[in-house]
Amino acid sequence: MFNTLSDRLERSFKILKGEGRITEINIAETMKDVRRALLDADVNYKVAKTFTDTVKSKALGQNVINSLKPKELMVKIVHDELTQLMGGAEAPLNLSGNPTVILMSGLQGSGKTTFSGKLARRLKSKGRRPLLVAGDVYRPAAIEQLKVVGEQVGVPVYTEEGNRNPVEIARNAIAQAKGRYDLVIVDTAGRLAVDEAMMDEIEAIKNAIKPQETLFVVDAMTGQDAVNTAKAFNDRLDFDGVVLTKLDGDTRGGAALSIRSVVEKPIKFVGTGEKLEDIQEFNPEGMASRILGMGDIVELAKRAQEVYDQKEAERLQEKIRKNKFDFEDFMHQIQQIKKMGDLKGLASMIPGVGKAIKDIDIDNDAFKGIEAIINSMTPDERHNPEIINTSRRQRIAKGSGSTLQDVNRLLKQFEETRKMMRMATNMKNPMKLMKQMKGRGGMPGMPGMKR
Ligand SMILES: Nc1nc2c(ncn2[C@@H]2O[C@H](COP(=O)(O)OP(=O)(O)OP(=O)(O)O)[C@@H](O)[C@H]2O)c(=O)[nH]1
Ligand SMILES: [Mg+2]
Repeated sequence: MFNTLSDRLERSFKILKGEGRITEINIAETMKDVRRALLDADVNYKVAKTFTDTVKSKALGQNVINSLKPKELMVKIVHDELTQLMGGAEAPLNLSGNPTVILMSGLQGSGKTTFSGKLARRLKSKGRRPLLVAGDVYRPAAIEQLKVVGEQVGVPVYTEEGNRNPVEIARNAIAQAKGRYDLVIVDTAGRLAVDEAMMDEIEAIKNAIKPQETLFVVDAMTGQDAVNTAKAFNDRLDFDGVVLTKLDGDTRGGAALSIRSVVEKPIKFVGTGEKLEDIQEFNPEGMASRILGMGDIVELAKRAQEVYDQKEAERLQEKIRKNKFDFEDFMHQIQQIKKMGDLKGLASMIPGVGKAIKDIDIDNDAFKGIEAIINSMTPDERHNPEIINTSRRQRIAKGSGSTLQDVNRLLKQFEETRKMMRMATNMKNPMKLMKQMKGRGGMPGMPGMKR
């Protein structure tokens, strides 16, 4: 995400390396570079100018009172200003109303239908009962597409065969939803470009159903065009928030950085892939961190929390403590990590890692070899890795299409991991660790000694 911009900014900051303090001269030079980097990322020129002017005056202002080195100070100020530029804080959806009604708008191919599915899936997992509404009545394929999406996420789709009036359909769907569904997501038709008929239609739907949220969906790859389209839609619809899709591609960043200050509406979500789980709440601070190659720990923690299960974690800890952590658990952990999203994306959220692995191919098949080996074990072997002797190893290698070395390596790593985990767990319980080190006894009757 925004790799070129990240590199360019980093290079701009290098101007300040070795400088004792920020001066009118070195800051002017740095800002010239930053501005060019922003313009090359397709940021609106007015936005870029205001941005660098602000950063410059803040840098000169904070120079004297700050103990940071010029380069560090610059990174900090740019980080804060990028965060502000993208809206400062997260802008959550307004989920009031029963049912809550969310209306999608946007040009053809921007990702409305896909995002409708993503949002339905996301909110369903948070306990909502969504209904998807096929308001794109012009192409039979469009209704079909929404049905497929609905099926994939396990959410019903409201359609009216033969009715070509999306206003009526949306109204009927909401009436039907009352009492049965608490969230109605209305997908609509897009056009190739902004045209009056489309604007009239979406405006009519909005007026008729009075949604809690009207979202404008836009393809981030289209850069400044995205900003212009957003403006046109906002002038007519006064929408509530923006959804930036296709942020997974080699988007330069212009749309993400300019849209907020041009239309004065927050970006609420981003789409980061074609799959229905590729959705993130937009977090300005996290995005600023990522642009500056600082990772995004907040998003990483959020993802972990989504798949994290307290009970399961406790069960695992107990197993680790008793040295019973086995290949079943190991496999389960791998599945959990896979649920968090694509590996490269995850890794890039770790501070410092994004830049390091930028050109390295990490695909989600990384676990494939390991999974194959574990799948070739018998349940007994998975539970008691100790019994896996040489002939069993040979059989497993054959069964999984890997070599004996692969199997040996995995078993060795597994054993080491198990040891480390046990040490880490017992570290929290120093008494137990002592007991373990002494090999026996310890001090009976002390807390933490119970088994
Ligand atoms: N890479 C990537 N592709 C996406 C994303 N969101 C949508 N797409 C793809 O973009 C294409 C268009 O998406 P749709 O959801 O059909 O777009 P739409 O706005 O409903 O289009 P119309 O119904 O024709 O107006 C599809 O091929 C999607 O798979 C995303 O976040 N990343
Ligand atoms: Mg569509």
